[in-house]
Amino acid sequence: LAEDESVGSKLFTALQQDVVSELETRFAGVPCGFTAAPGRVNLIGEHIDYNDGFVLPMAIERYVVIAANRCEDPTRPFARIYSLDLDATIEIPLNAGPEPTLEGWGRYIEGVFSGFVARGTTIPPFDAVIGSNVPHGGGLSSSAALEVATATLLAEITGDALTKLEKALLCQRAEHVFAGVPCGIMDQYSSVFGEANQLMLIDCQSQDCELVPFDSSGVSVLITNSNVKHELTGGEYAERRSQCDRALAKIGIASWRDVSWEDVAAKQSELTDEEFRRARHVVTEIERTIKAADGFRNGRWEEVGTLMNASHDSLRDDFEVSCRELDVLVEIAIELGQEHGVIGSRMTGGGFGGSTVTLVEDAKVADVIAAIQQKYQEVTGLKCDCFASHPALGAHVIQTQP
Ligand code: GAF
Repeated sequence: LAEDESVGSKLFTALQQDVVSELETRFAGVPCGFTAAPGRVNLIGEHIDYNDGFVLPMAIERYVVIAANRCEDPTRPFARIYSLDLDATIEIPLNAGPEPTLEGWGRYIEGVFSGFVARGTTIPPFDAVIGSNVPHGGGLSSSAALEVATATLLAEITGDALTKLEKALLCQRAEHVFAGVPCGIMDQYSSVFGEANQLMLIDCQSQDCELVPFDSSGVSVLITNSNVKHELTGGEYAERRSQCDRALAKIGIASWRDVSWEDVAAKQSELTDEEFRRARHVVTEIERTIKAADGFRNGRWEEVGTLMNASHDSLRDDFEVSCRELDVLVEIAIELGQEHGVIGSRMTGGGFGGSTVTLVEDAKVADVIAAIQQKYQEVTGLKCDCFASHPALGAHVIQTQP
């Protein structure tokens, strides 16, 4: 794990250098604003952030970085932003309105601009370069990281002192309105509030967060990107949300937080089979997450592993957001088992592709990675990417040398 820590920080340093040197050559400037925001991995508590539940994510050592300099012409009505990864430039109107006018990745940025405009903040013209090492489409919140890095930059160059929670909510709104994904708060919240060596137990009802220390425990968080992204994601996500809403309305209780398993069972005959299984996932996942947070706090690894495995089963069978490749990855990890240092494994994030998260004893990480990669390729014909990450620092301004 110590080795991987240096991998994460070396990658971060290299990314910062690439972005700053591109800013110098492309826009002839030294940064007047320089910010970073991380992706996230969720340990447990899936698809319950929009159901008033608890989630247990951590920010990861993979970041979106933006460096900006002010443009010479103060009357220019747009910001010009170059993406290192895509080798493409976009122009974002400084007075971005409530509806998207751009396509693709520009929408996330335009959505954040629009949020600042709605707060009455004046955005000055600037040029910027963006780089990222959050795997795109890996279910590790690369879009939330882009939104939060942009919001952190705008706060820095405009002096808008919005709170961390306001920033997370502004970015969530950008995702809803500009990207068309009715997401919960987990991804943007994790990217804003992440702390080194801490998991975040987020209460998505009160939007408070309790930090759960996760450091020097002898256990590593291994992230495995299946490298598949099934196209269904957008529509299926919204459909799960409305199925949960319909089930809750039939159960007749205002919030999922107050729904017990008995309440669900009592209404089973009024729920469709799908609604019943979605409800069972929500109620049992909230309970698993609370128990798992306590297990992490107290190093009860066997219990944490059992809860993670059960979470995956529930997401696969009751919530139906897994896919064959994710199931294969989880089965390989669970089959390796305790003998090979695997504590537990599950899909993470929205699903239908993306990544799994596996807890592994530190000393066994390299062997587990080798075994997973080999077996995954044998079974699916695909390559997966694995890396371990410590819980990382959330969005921040990067200090440049004077
Ligand atoms: C996606 C969403 F953006 C999150 O809000 C969350 O619902 C997650 O899927 C599933 O837990 O990442």
